[in-house]
Amino acid sequence: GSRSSPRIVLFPSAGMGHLVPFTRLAVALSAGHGCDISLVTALPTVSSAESRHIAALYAAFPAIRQLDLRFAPFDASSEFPGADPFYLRYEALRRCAPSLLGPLLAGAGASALVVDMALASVAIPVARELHVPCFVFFTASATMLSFKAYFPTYLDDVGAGHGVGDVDVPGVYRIPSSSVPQALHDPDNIFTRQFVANGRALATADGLLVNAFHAMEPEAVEALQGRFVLSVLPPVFAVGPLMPVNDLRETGEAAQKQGNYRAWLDEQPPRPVVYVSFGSRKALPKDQIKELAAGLEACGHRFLWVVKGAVVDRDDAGELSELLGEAFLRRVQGRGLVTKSWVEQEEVLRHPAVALFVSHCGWNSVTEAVSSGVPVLAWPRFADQRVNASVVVRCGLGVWAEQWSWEGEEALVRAEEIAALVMEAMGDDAMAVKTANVREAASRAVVDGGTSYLCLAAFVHRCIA
Ligand code: BUP
Repeated sequence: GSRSSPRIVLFPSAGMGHLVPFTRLAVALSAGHGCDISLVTALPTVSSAESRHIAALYAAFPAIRQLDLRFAPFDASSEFPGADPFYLRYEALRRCAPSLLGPLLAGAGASALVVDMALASVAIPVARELHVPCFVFFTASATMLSFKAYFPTYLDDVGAGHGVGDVDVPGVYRIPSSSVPQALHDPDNIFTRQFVANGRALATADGLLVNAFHAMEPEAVEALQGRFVLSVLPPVFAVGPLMPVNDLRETGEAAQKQGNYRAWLDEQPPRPVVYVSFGSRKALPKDQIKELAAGLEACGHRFLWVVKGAVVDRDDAGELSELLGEAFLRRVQGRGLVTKSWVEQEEVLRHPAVALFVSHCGWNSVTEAVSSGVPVLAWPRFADQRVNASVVVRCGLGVWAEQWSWEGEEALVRAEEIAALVMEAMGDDAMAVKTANVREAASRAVVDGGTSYLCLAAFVHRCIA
């Protein structure tokens, strides 16, 4: 490519939570900053949502090059019995990446590589050997990035064999032990091994991109950029919230299946709907699903609820009525729409009928709530979600019932509690004003001259230089 248009290879890892921000970054760099973008896809994808999303991306943005990586996924399931299929895919990619990345980068004539955080420690040395600058795109919050960058130092300081306590991230704030991702309490867990190896590697990257913006997480962004978290960190580009790509709607059969929620939303009077989703990665336990159903029924509001019955969508064949019971579905008919199909979440959140988002606080969901100005009732379930929930509360985006259990804790959250909190949040006008302020701050960050716009431009400049 010419000196003025860098060729950037983007390499996401598995799962919609990683792919979605990567495709947003691809579009921002390609359509917004005139970069020549290639997107690596490891095939077959773990979920069918991923393959549909990628097909829609290439149909809408033919300028983005398709770099398909067909490989026989390495099977680590015997080494990590019972591990999440997405983490197993990261592991497969991590083991194959060193041999696959070299030819791929050479073939693409890449001027820079941007890899997902799950691949950092394996990709950076390969890129270095080929003299291709390597950046890590962190698809979670800046607060979580600061935690990840600092965590290996924390472990070294407390010494082996000690449990993980509160983690006081320098320049940011104390992450209580209860908010540390569950897996990190076990040093042999597949997630922990990857997390620590990748955390150590961050200092060796040429730069870090994060889907966050200064005004929402000022402590973390400043502490990362000022190298208070770790003195050896490379430049940190806070480029969020990356904007949803409107024309990535699904077509064909999938769209027809989705059609019913669109029509249903359009029929609702303005702002009375609660949108409920716990993301693409985990299903709630069956008895918790029942309590949530009863809570939504009791709260008296209209609701749109995306229910997941299995970790991977391909395995989720059961009927809604099996999960929720025919009687419930009949009672809430008209007032509540429950679906097991994929919905275009950012479109749902921008719909004028939607007034509250009961969310697991996956970071993409949080950024989408920010850009559409919908208050969040946070119910984190696992991984980085409690840290994200604390960001939601600190920045004024929403509320968090901290006592509500997360995965691994036995206590059921009862229907009455859920109903009470939903009703309170729906009537909270002060919260709605604060949420609108966060949305305003986000739009200021991403327009020409805003903090996130300037960070993305600075990143592009680095790729040219
Ligand atoms: Br489910 C669902 N429609 O029906 P998160 C999800 N999404 O558009 P997660 C839909 O998938 P990780 C649906 O808008 C977001 O962009 C949603 O990412 C979209 O959570 C993405 O919110 C989900 O980060 O991933 O799936 O738990 O654990 O990686 O954060």
